[in-house]
Amino acid sequence: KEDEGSGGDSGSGGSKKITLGFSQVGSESGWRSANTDSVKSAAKEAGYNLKFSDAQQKQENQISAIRSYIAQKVDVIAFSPVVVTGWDAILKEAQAAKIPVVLTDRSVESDESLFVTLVGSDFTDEGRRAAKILEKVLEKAGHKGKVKIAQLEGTTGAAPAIERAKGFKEIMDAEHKDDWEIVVSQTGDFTRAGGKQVMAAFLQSNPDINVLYAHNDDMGLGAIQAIEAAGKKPGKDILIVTVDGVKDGFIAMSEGKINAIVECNPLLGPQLMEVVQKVHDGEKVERWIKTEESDFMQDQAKDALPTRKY
Ligand code: GZL
Repeated sequence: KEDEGSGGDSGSGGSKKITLGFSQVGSESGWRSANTDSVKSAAKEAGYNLKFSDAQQKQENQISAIRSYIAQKVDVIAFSPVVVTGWDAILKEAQAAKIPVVLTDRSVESDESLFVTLVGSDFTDEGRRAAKILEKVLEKAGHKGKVKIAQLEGTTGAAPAIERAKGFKEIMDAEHKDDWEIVVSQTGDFTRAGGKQVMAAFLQSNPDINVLYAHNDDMGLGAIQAIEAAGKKPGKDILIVTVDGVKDGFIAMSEGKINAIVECNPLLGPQLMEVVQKVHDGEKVERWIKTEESDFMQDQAKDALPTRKY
């Protein structure tokens, strides 16, 4: 019999262990792996009973995982929604079952009453930061003439893809109307394979590309393989700005192949577990718990590498 924490012998360890149901997007990138590790280790540290599922980037798998958590009557449900739409029905089922839902990493376009909070980054700001650091990269490279940008977008319909494109374009429209142009833009689905394949096509159709803005390091790393295969120098012939800051991204930057990285912190586990406890205890939490993150130019890569935590 599970101790229902109904105030039995208080010496017997008090309340019931919290059970958290977590639906993860998949394992598409280094960022995602670091995020998964952070969630699992923080749940262990907190002494929670974690039920974890990997949706292989398919929304239907996330929906069925959440439905199974409802059936198992978990205490709290958390998930990183692969795309922003299509969640209202399942979130209403969780609400009907009186199970609170916490979003991690990515948000949804749903009725805000259907989830308690979002623990994650401001992707629109990451897009603005990418444009601002590209200005520094261009200056440092002594770039002259038109800036012809290829954009490798994240998963179509995902919050980071939508918002990183939006933030970047905001700065472009405000400050670089006449000298920057996004000449080609397509999703690489946040994967290395996707980045390599799409960049190879970009180089065929737009050989005059001189900047790559990739919505994550993994697509940037794939693109580097395509750029080298085309006989061009990544970080020189094509200046590269990416988002995330995973170890392989920093290594490429230290090798001069990526010019700047906008950090997106995947280590959300501890913040998530704190929120789960508060939600479980019926305490109020902020609607958006943002993560700390910074930006790195190429000349900072070597010094930063030993201290990188993911
Ligand atoms: C961002 C996260 C994105 C990463 C990618 O918070 O959702 O998904 O930038 C990952 O690397 O695939």
